[in-house]
Amino acid sequence: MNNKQIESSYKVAKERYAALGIDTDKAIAQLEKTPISLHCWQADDVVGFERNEALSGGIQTTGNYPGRATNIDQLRQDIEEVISLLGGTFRLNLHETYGEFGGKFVDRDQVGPEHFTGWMQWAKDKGLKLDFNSTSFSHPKSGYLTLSNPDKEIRDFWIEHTKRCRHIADAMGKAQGDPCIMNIWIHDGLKDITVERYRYRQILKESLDDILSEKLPDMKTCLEAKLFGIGMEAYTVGSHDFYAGYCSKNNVIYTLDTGHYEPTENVADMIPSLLLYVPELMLHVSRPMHWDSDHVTLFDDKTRNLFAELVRANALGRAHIGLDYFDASINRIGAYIIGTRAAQKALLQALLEPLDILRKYEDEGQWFERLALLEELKTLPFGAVYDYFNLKNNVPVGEDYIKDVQKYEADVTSKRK
Ligand code: RNT
Ligand code: ZN
Repeated sequence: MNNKQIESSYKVAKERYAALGIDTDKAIAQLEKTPISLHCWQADDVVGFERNEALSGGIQTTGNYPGRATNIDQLRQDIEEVISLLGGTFRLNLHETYGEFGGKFVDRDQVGPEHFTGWMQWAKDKGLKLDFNSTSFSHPKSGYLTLSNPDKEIRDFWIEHTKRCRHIADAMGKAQGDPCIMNIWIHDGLKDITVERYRYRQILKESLDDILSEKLPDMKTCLEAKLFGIGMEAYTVGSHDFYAGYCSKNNVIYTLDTGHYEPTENVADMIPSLLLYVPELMLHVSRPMHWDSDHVTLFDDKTRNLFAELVRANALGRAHIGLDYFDASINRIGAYIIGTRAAQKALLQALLEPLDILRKYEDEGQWFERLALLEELKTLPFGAVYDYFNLKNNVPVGEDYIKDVQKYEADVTSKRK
């Protein structure tokens, strides 16, 4: 497609949506300014730069596609490439294990903002903002239980780690003049039946109370719930009920990862419930297949419904959108583009919903009409609007990015050892 065709298709689409009272230019402007936090860990299969070891903690990457980033320069180069192929506003979501440790071993209870000044400088140069995550997995002290461990020594190690991470996030927030969103996901759980379900949760609650008691102005903490991890199928300390209760009671941001619930559960429907009780949400948009498999996010019904509920709840200002998947079996740069564009499409389609008409139908009991319009919306010329968004932002339109990803692979990632 040439630019003229993209523009004329957009003109037709714009009129079609205008007939329903929707301003496509406005939707595009909203999409452009809504930040998406890119997870650094798709670039290197969640390995990080601390000890270069395989993952633990109930999460897994599968596949051995060549070219993963193995050092900070490569990771930054990859993220820069990814962003160059995407329109819109981005943040970068780092884990503690991606610090700049200068060839030294820095244990998790020793880490500080000084290990992230390079990232802060780089982010500033690139016009990016940073988000952050403490890291409980892939460490000799990870075991089954970290912040919920009855062993005080181990528990204190992880409490110290998490407190330090909040200080790092605060330093990032200060440097970027915008709060850094720090996620706490701990893998704590057990392989088999336990009689201490209450006890570990009580300990986790106390650890979190301690960690969160320190007020830090330039960061926000969020807590990520989960159903189960691989090898920890019987029990998860930080379950949905645990964190829904904790976040509601303590006014803390809840992290909703779309892979962390029963496969038949309507995850999108959690948004309008949680938002009545928690201040904000952090989203980890993922794609579970049978389990929390972290497949590349797609523009599928689940993702579409998720963003539809955000927009219907008028909650874009209360949601932090992040991605969380890791596929080591395909080109990793391509995986970023597919997943990020899928999230953008879902957001854009949600922004193009004629809510005034739908709400009027609903209020007046016109349920056939509501269903008919919802069905028709699916095949409106939405793709023409998304194409135009990309054209307007000077990034590849449609499938054109495939060749850019191939070129980067030929020039860069395929040459990595
Ligand atoms: C794991 C959680 C968590 C991790 C990242 C690496 O199930 O989803 O968010 O994926 O922190
Ligand atoms: Zn997650």
